[in-house]
Amino acid sequence: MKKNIMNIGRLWKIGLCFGVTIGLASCSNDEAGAVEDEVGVATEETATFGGETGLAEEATVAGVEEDAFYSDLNTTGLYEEWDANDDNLLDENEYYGAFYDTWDINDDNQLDENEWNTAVNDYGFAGNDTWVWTGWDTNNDNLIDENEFGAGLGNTAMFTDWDANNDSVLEEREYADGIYALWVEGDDDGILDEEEYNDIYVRYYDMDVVQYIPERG
Ligand SMILES: [Ca+2]
Ligand SMILES: [Ca+2]
Ligand SMILES: [Ca+2]
Ligand SMILES: [Ca+2]
Repeated sequence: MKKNIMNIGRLWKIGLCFGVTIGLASCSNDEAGAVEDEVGVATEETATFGGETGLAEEATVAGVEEDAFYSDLNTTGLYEEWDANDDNLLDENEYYGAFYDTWDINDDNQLDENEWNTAVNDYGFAGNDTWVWTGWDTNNDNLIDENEFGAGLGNTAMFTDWDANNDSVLEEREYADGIYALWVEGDDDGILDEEEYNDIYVRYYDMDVVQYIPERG
């Protein structure tokens, strides 16, 4: 009689152990010959619940990303225009021309001080000692022509910095990523939201819209 009760007790316990969780230390310890079987078996180890550890809370900031800019720039066809020798790459001179063309917002082939100040600010060079108007306008005619611009840009390390794969030319993606990084640099909080992006994009790349009003005195 006693034996029967014991057996039932053991079965009962083993069943419970399997039912709760396999691998709990308390189950495997007292296997054989334990007399007092039903010591609180039913209540132990129920609270451990290895459920999901919360949700990933990401503060998603709405910023326009570099892929979008690359794609937008691509649709303008400007890169092909800048690529004077049609090898689908920008060498260093083509790069200077591209930059100059972009900053010459009113498209008169001259860079005046207003265009310069606007761009220096937009592209994150404000307060940078390398980007000083008088240092670039070397003949002091109060304009920066393309040669002066190329010379000035050549004194920076930008071309080599942008040339991510070090082949001494810029493919469109390298060029786009370089520009995008500067815009982010020039932005107040480093995130180009839709409005900021549109504003700067239209200023430099949308040729159908006359954005710039020269304020020559
Ligand atoms: Ca080229
Ligand atoms: Ca101009
Ligand atoms: Ca000049
Ligand atoms: Ca390259």
